[in-house]
Formats: sequence, C-alpha cells, structure tokens
Amino acid sequence: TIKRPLNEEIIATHNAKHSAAIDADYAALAAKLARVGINIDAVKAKVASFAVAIPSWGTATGGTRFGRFPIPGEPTNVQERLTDCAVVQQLCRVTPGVSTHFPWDNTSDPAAMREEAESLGLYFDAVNSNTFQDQPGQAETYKFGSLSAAAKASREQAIAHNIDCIEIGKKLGSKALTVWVGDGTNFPGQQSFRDSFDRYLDSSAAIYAALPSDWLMLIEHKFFEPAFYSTVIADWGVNLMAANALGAKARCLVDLGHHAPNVNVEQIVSMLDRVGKLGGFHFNDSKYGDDDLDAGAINPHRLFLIFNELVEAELRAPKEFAPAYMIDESHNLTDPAESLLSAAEAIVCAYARALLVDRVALKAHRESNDVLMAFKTLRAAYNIDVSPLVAKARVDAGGAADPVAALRESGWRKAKAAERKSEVNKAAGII
Ligand code: LRH
Ligand code: MN
Ligand code: MN
Repeated sequence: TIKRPLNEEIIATHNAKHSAAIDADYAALAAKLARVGINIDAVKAKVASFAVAIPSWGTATGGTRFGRFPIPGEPTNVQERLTDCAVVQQLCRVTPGVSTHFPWDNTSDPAAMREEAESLGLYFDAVNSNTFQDQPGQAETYKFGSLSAAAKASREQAIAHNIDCIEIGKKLGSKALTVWVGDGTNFPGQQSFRDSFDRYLDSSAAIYAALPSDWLMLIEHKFFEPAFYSTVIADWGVNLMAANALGAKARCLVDLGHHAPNVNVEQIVSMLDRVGKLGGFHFNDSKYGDDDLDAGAINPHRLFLIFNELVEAELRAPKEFAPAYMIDESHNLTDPAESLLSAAEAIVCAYARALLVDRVALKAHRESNDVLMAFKTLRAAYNIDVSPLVAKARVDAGGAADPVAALRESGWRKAKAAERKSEVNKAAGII
C-alpha cells in the first residue's frame, strides 16, 4: 500500500462537504456537453490519465536574484521534498512524477531514493543537470560557459556531470535527461556564436553517446538570462538544429517562459511536433520574460492554445505522442505546495478544454475559410467551465474536491513548521 502523508480521513471529510455540489455541477456540465454530442465520461477518462511532473526543487520557496523569503515548514532535503510531492499528488492526483535536479537532490543512495518515492506512489521523471552554477569544491568554473566553454577542462567537467546524472537517473528509473545550459555572452565580440555552438554540439554528442537506448535527451532553449547579449541555445531554431545534429533520441523542450514576449509558442509546439522533435514542456507563466509565475496565472488562454496543439498532435499520432510535462515555477510569495496544486489545476483544465474542441467543425471551417467560425469553435471550448469535470476526476481518483482548501484544513504546513529544520527555524534559534 502507498504511504499517503496526509490523513485520508481529513480528505474524506472535506470531500463529503463538497460531494453534492460536485455531483450537481458535473450533471449540469454533462447535460450541456451532451447537447453538442460530447460524452463527459469519455473526457473525464482522458483527464484521469493526464500527468504533469513536479520539479523536486519547486516544493521549496524559490526566489529572485534580489532575494528569497523562506517559509517555516518548507522542505529542507530531498526526503522532505519527496514527501511534499506526495502531498501534492495525494490531493490533486495528476502529479505522480518527480523531476530531479543534480546536485540539488544529492543522494548517496539513489536506489533507496527510488524505493522511498515508490512507497509514496511516485516515480521519477526527467533528470535535470546543472552546469549553470559552480559547486563547492569543483575543479573548473562555469563562469565562461559549460558545454560550450572555450576552456576544454570546463567542457569536460560539464560532460562528466551530465553523464553522472544519467547514471543516477538509471538507478531512479528515469528515462530522460533535460539539459539547460546558461552558456552565452554579455558582450558583442565576447565569443564566436558559431564556435560556441560547435563546442556545445561536440560536448552534447559525448553525453548523447552515454544515453541508454530507451532514454531521451531533452534540450531546453532560452533566449536570455543569465547571459544577456546572446545565449548558445537561444531559441527553438537553434534547439532544433542541435536535436537534429545529435540524433533521434534528442528532442526539444519548450519552457513557456523562455521566449521573447508575444512569441507564438503554440505555433512552435505545432512545428516541433511536425518534425517529431517535441520532447517536452516546462509549464509556467510570464508577463515579461522568464518570470516563472504559476502556470495559467497570467494568460490561461495561451495555455489553452498550447494544449489545443497538443491534443491535435496526439490525435494525429497517438502512439508516438509522449512529451514530458513538468511544472517549472519559482514560488516567491506563496506556499509552494499550494502553488503547485493551483498550477496543476490550471494545466489539467487547459487540457480538458482542449479536449472539448469540436475538431470536425474546426476542420470544416478551416477548409471553407470561415475565419470567424473557426475562431468561435476554439473559443467555445475555452469558454466552458471544466472545473466540475476535473474535480470529479480528481475525487474519483482519491484526491480532494478543493485541493488547496483541503491542504489548509489538514494543517500540514503548520505541523511541518514545528519539525523541519527550515532556514526560518534556524534563524529564530528554534533548531
Ligand atoms: C532557468 C531554469 C530553467 C531550468 C531550471 C532548472 O531558466 O528555470 O528553466 O529548467 O532553471
Ligand atoms: Mn525550465
Ligand atoms: Mn527558466
């Protein structure tokens, strides 16, 4: 049996309070959808099979380059991070995967970590490497780059770290390595764009060669930060060049915050899928850049349009379609578990809405160039409040009717505040 961190009775009591309302709202939505020929139970079954991974590091407060505001009771080590992932999953039931990051999740015993995760009903998703920070005691610096650095020794160290990540990931049961590098320049003339990219490719080929046959290498592009003049893997074009050069197991990963403002990300999704290179997503939202705000918080419509492309892609090739989904946010102001729950809800709701698009009608409107009706077909799905459907799927799977409310009712964070060696407790001299 799975160890669930929260008392199941608290969730049952919570659900009992909400069940009549959920059933009534679900029945009303079922009737509304039936009028346009949609079987709500079929949509619910799709929603029930949806999963988006939690980044282990996203369970603790994030921060900006200006500061961090830790909260009492936040996780302080990998075991506590896994426990919080299990709390989120217990409540929302769409986040069974955990994406790790090394060395942040450092462990001397990955096999035990895997057992621990499995006992909590979790599995390990993509492993993330880190060559954008220097670690204490490391021989070479990444100050001037990692996989693309002019210094061979820095490149070799970065390659070795990625291969270590693959080795740990094998023991965790992961099937993908996500590589994001901070490599780039701050000054015109600092480096040759072309030579930097060539060095990146050479280094990445060495990592690629160490990938097990059933693994993928997910390459994450980002147009700025920490480098502000140029980055080596700046956008999806360069990303695709790299993925093509490396081989079939290399795919492009789209982080929603890693594009210039107003870029049409849903079109990028469609194009990458077109060439079989859509590897995965990091979900978050942004207003200005890589803001790492909660998914759907700023522009839920864009999230819907992205899922619209994803649903279309899946319908086209259901067997091959398996992008890795992860939440990648920085929780500066909120309790991370609450933000993860609210983001997971926004993501699964965007997916559910995209499932409701009348694709036969859309195709016909496209063929007859009925612009307004094509638009209205999409908008009709976006306008449907799918929350009763998503809530019903969640409760049927054992989750909570209102995950954030149930978490608060459980008193989880307060209880952990007394136990965990958080920075806040340390600063207050409690621990
Ligand atoms: C930096 C970043 C990136 C990675 C993560 C580890 O932009 O947020 O998106 O996925 O750090
Ligand atoms: Mn990311
Ligand atoms: Mn980012």
